[in-house]
Amino acid sequence: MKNLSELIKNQAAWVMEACDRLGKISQSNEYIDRQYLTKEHRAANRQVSEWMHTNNMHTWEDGVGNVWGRLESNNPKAKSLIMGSHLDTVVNGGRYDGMLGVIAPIALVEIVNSLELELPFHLDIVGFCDEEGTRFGSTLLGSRALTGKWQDDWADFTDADGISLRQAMLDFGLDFEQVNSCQLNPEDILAFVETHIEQGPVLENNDLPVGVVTAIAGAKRLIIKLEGMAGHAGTVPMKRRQDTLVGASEMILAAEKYALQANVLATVGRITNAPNAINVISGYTEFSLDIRSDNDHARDKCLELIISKFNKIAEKRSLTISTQLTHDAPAVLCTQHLIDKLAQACYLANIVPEDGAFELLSGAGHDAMAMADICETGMLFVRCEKGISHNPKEAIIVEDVEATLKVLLKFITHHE
Ligand code: HGY
Ligand code: MN
Ligand code: MN
Repeated sequence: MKNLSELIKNQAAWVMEACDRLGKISQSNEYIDRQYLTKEHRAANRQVSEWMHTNNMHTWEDGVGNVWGRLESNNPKAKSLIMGSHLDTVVNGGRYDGMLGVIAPIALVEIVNSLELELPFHLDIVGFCDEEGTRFGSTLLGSRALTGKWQDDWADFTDADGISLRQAMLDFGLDFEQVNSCQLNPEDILAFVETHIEQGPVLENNDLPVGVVTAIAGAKRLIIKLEGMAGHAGTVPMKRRQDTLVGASEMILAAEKYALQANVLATVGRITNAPNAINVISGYTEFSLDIRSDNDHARDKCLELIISKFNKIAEKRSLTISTQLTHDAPAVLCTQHLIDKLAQACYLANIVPEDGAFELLSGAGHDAMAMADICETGMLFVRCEKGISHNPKEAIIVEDVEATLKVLLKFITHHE
């Protein structure tokens, strides 16, 4: 048997290189940007399936654009343990958000092969095609296709160029009507386990390489559209304006105020404005609202207050307002059995003392939220520097990847 720690060291180094390699597959040559149904999406799928092939996995791309690999068990009737995360990114994102959770399990398969381990289950790895929802404003599209949760009206979601999801799928060689063919049979699944960077500072503050996720905060996303009256910046008196950009500004500050009061997280991350000219009063402004909490009730109560305040501001400024809910994912609890197994694996891998596995909440959303609809679901978090994420400064250290591989190896070899 090869020297295990050398094997793990080599594979951890490969994981870092592979994340760097994937980070170069981008729609921009200045920063990382890989969105759903683009040629970069396909290129990343091809690269990942190549890596899977070299590790004796057979691979396929499903009807929504997820890339899959399977390390077959000797028992053809075996269930699947699915590991994976997403391969799409935010604009100007980091190299590890999502990618680490696809690449690390591929490295784990190389270790399993080198050790000639026989697993009592198929080990499936999935690279989800659209977790961030960057292109169409939705989210978890890849994982929710597996759970049969796609909705017909999503076909008309459009991207910044007005291309519909339906059309973009056609251009990519997929058929919106066929998406539900990707639906998995829960009977065939043992569990889903996602490895992901923490995207927060908690592990670093506790000087720990990994931690076990207990729950994932719920999130709602909306698009708010304001219509007013474009006008001449030099002639329309201040009190006679229907200025949508000023209205949006007042609303954005109100959202922050209510979120602080309710201790939930509200973010306006994207705004478009028209005609966006220096000497023209804005006549149309559209902005996103992302609101989340580990307590769905507190989140929804706060959102109600925010929307009613928005309506009051719109009325006061004679603006018309429309709000569209584009995403609604309730908070999800990870499966206790998997929390315990992952915690035990952290101990068996000598990462923490017996009862020392660190458990934490995820403020960020993940594909695990969707998978929890159909199977037992767990998450392993990996420390990232200063908790920075959704930012090119996202960073991990190879030693933490070694720790991750040790934990995952213990998890799959001690998982009934
Ligand atoms: O928005 C999120 O929480 C995730 O990164 N998509
Ligand atoms: Mn992300
Ligand atoms: Mn992510």
